Amino acid sequence: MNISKLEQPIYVTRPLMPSYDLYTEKLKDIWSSKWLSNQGPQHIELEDKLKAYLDVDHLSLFNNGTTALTVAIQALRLQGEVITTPFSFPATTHALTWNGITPVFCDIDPHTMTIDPTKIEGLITSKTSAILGVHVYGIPCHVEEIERIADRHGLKVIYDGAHSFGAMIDDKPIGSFGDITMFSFHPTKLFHTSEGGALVCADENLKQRIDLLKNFGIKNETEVIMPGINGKMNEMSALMGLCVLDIVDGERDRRAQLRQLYLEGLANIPGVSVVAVQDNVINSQQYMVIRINEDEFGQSRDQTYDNLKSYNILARKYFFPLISDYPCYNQLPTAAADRLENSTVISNQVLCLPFYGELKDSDIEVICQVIKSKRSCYE
Ligand code: T4K
Repeated sequence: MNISKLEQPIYVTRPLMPSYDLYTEKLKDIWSSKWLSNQGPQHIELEDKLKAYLDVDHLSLFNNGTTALTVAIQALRLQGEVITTPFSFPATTHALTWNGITPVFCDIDPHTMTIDPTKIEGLITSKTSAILGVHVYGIPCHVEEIERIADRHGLKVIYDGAHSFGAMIDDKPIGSFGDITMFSFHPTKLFHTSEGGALVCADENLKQRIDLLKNFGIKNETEVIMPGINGKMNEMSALMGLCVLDIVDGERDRRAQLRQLYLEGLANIPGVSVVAVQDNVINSQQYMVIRINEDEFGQSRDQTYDNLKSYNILARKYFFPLISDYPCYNQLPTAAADRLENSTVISNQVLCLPFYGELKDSDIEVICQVIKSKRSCYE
């Protein structure tokens, strides 16, 4: 193999940037209006356009996905215990903790890597108020089974859909499942607003409560009717969102091509599998994830990660370690590794490879070659 260390790093992702000229041209409106936040015109336009794009009944913009999730939990008045997955970004569980709720970790399905519905009921107690699933990498949770369980036990359902912008299950928008779904619009996400997020729901009263909670609980100039927080998106972020929304479909198409190149480049390597969404799902194209089975491949995920890094190819181990292994959670009874067998195995196998539209076809070729070679740049 004749590849030397790359001069510039290849990151796991890069944000989709709209034309600078377009953004700055539109920025003039914000400048002259002197209206920078608090439900300004860009905010209103983006909320309307995203509601249509995501095909949902109600949508509320936020300053980031974590605040949005924290507010979703408040909005549904959850308390006690919530059953969730340890295979996610810290924000998922932290949002529960910031609401004074005890997270109850449930193992994941070994194929979809989402919360395993067959293990949820065994974790329900008189204190359980909800199920918080994560559509991890945009792979949808087992939404029907989860709905059945929630209905049987009178539980609410929240989905952390941080990775699932634009995903569909059987032609139904991903945001139409559960009581509330959260989306993240961080720069690392397919669609972004530089920082931002959203909550979507079908219940109009819930939308009103969410909007009050994200604006300090302010009803009008003289009435504050609940203990809200500041979760508002500013006008510059909303404008970024409007510009990115116009080009996001092209980015998704390019990523679909890159995925195909990865599939070809990594085909027939024993022990290396490319993670796929279910057949009835439209892929959000958020991440390009592989699993490395050390016994079959003859090399661990960590070694492969280090090899890529030696070439300046910066893959990421999303999500290792498990949230249940963090010092703030590892004392919980449900955090014990022997109760989370699939999560533990998978967290040691997954690797997110560079995946964003600007990558060249030849970049994918290099990445696949480095993986196949099982060698570092220095060998
Ligand atoms: N739930 C789930 C399941 C999530 O994955 C996340 C966030 C949340 C909830 C919370 O949503 P937010 O509150 O963030 O809206 C990144 C992101 O910061 C985080 O949003 C994301 N998940 C997580 C999976 O990835 P880091 O710490 O790995 O990011 P960082 O700074 O190492 O960035 C990764 C790479 O992206 C960089 O190496 C280069 C590139 N990058 C990053 C930024 C910020 C850029 O090119 N430009 C940029 O501006 O967490």
